[in-house]
Amino acid sequence: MAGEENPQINFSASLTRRLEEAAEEIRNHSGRTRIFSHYDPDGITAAAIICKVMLGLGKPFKVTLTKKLDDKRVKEAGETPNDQLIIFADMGATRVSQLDDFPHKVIVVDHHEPEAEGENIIHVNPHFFDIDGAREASAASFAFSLASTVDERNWSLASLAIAGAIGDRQNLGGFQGYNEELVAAAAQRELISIEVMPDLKGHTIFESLTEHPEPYFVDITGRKQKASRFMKWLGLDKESEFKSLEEEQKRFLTSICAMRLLRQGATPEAILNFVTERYWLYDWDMYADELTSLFNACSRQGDQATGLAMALGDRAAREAAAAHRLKHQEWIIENLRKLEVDPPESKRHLQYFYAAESSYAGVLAGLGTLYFFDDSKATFGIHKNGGNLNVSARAPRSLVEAGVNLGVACRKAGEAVGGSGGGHDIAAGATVPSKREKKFLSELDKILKEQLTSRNSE
Ligand SMILES: [Mn+2]
Repeated sequence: MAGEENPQINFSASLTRRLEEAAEEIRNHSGRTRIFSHYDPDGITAAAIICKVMLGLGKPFKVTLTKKLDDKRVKEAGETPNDQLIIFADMGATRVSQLDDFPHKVIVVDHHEPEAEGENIIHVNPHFFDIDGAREASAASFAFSLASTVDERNWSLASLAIAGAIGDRQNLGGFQGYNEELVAAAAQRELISIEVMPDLKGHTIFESLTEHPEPYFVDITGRKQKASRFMKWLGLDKESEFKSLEEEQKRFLTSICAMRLLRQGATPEAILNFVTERYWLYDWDMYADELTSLFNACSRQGDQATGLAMALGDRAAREAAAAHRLKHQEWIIENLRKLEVDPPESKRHLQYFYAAESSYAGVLAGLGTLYFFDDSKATFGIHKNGGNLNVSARAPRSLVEAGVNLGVACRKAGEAVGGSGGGHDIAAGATVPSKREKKFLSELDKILKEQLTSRNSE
């Protein structure tokens, strides 16, 4: 009964055909393969999965990890010798008309909303198979299905697929649909184990309190003395691991931590997500979210090559990634601690703070919003970049439910001062001239007020 020993993900007939078509193309291709993928955790793991397929087949390839597939990149890709196969992962769906004109054989493995299916390319995208690409499948999880279609033995790559999907936050509130089937099958194959537990990262509980910014405990996170006092009070020591606690200790620790989050003003979503489904990866000897955080730190430090090398099994790269993560997380914790002492400036419907680095403004605004900022106001992280301000906006879910739409607010307020902005209701951004900062903030405050009152008067 091979079926029972080797559980599979259930595909529709049309998806099976598409995956077979792509797999055939890869198997039959005799020259070099050129791979382009996104530089974030989902893109890195998708690229690694495709590289592993090529390694398994003994075929030569070259990979480029890039921030986006803009006209310049499309042109560069087009200059690949015509006899090479080109594979785009985690990108390409919005460039189908251009890729369709390539003389090359082209495979696109993407989960973003596609502009078209294409006629000459093989486009593997959940969108065409009744699967939600935002929630149910990522580039890594779809690349994984292509890999296991090429060769059943590539099921060993399931860990990378899961880490990739977590990178795109598709696990929030629990995996769904296609991803859910993937983790269930991987668990049945004993590649991973699914555990419901607190989201405490790191080998020991002490490590999770001192080195990891999420979940963020006010007055404990990043403070070694306070963390060890807290551990002592709990009847635990520095070496204690969650895994090896007695059931009763586990329950006690979990409820104390949840109460602390509640008391410090964490949002309901942060408290709900504190106890979560986690995926232990036997081959990596860590939880999938920890693997994701290693890839994330590599791309945040601009060193996605190390992320890729680690995904392909390089031990030295794994250590380098751990060093990146430590540095990355220390920086975040240091800045959140500053915001504890020196909270964001407040206006009527918003609060704002200044971030020294642009790429961190959003991270700090997001974590602050979830864990300890005033949750009656939207938060704006501002980074001064020459004559411009790069602004990242975040709101707690309760405000979005009350009518706030940050994407709209950022666009309107941005345009009102000669800049631009946009994004989602819960997370958005804007770029505006520095000189107009005051006007931009008061414009935002006015728009947020309107959003809140128009909903209330409905
Ligand atoms: Mn992605």
